[in-house]
Amino acid sequence: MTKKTQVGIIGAGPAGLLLAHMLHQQGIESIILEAQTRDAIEGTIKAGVLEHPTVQLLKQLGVGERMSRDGFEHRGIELAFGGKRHRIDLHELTDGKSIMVYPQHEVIKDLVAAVLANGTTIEFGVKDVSLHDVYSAQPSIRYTKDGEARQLQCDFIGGCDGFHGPSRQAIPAAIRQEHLKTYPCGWFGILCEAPPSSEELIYAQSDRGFVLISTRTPTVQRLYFQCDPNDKVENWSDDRIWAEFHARTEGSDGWRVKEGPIFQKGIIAMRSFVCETMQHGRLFLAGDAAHIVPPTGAKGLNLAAGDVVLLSRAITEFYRNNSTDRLDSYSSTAVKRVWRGEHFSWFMTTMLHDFEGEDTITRRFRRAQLDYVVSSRAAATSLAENYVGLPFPGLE
Ligand code: RFL
Ligand code: PHB
Repeated sequence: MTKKTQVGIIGAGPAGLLLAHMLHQQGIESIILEAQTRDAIEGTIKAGVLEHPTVQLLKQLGVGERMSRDGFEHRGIELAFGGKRHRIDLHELTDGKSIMVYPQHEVIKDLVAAVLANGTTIEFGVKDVSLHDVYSAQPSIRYTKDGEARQLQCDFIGGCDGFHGPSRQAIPAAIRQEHLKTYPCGWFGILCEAPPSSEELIYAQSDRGFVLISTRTPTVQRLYFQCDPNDKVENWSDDRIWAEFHARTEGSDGWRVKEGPIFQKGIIAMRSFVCETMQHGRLFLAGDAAHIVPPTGAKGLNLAAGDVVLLSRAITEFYRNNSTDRLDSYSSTAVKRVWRGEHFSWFMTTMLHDFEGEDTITRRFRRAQLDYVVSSRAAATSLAENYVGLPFPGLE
């Protein structure tokens, strides 16, 4: 079976769904191909922090209603080190901006509902996706669904299939400009039923390693601690996990992480990765398909949103004015914002994590940087403006 559409989108993550939604609002038709089921994508626990431009975008697109109602605006974060907590007043330092704690899978639910309501097809559970003729005016995507071979012909392909998807691999390795850094640590993440330990997120540095105290709702908390990336979830009983959180976070002020039943555990890898070649012919990569950040800066989903803003505008301009100017400059424009987010994520990661085998001078540099960030308004402002998110390119 062969279908036709204007834009064939691979992946129904934040990037693919946002792209389909934004294109539809400009009268451009797309079809999304997604490997997983709707239940699976709507249930996978990932990001928690939406930066200011992403929140504005979701509201402007008419998909911010539940987020505005059920999400939690945070106007500051805390950095904890040396037994003390220090507040970074995001709101005051950025002329009134803030971040929103609203889980990625809830964003996905809102976008899936909006995309389906506007008549866009999402084919869930597709297999064997491959890209063809991306360097021609009529690229196509082949895949199987329920055992049947299918083909989608389109004018453009949106490669929004995450880090492990096939889109990036469709760009010949010889012309792909890629950069990768793997960190010698991972994050052990838990979800637990407990009241919030803190009103704001706490990024804590300690000699035993990093801890992040985040939240989801007044009764569900999201906490992480730095771990060996090759460690196994089975090695960590609930008691051992709580002991580690306490050992890494307790200082002189009597503050303590609040415990509760743990109902989800997982280990995630920490990487910085950029494929600077975000376009190849009629194939355009967006989101994790093109770049990955360590989660310390809370940037991944937000960078994906920035890519899609540019890409949807470039495709719209093509259909409206028959101009390829924005399509031609997509890669070079998008990658600038990506590098900013990549650098910030690396900066937060190296400032807050201790790595085994480090020399003592690196540890002292880290402490000097932390002391500077919490004592200099200029340094705190720089952290704050990156954390709440720099404007989407071209939308300043
Ligand atoms: P996704 O979300 O990976 O979606 C890709 C989609 O493509 C599908 N797919 C395929 N479909 C068809 N055929 C194939 N062969 C396919 N291969 C893959 C997948 O099933 C999937 O549905 O990429 P996208 O859209 O680019 O979105 C990126 C974000 O998901 C990611 O950057 C964030 O989750 C990163 N992240 C955070 N970002 C933030 O902005 N703020 C945060 O607070 C934040 N916290 C986090 C995070 C990521 C985390 N993990 C789990 C890595 C916290 C964590 C723990
Ligand atoms: C989360 O709540 O999952 C979260 C928050 C902040 C981060 C990363 C993840 O930097």
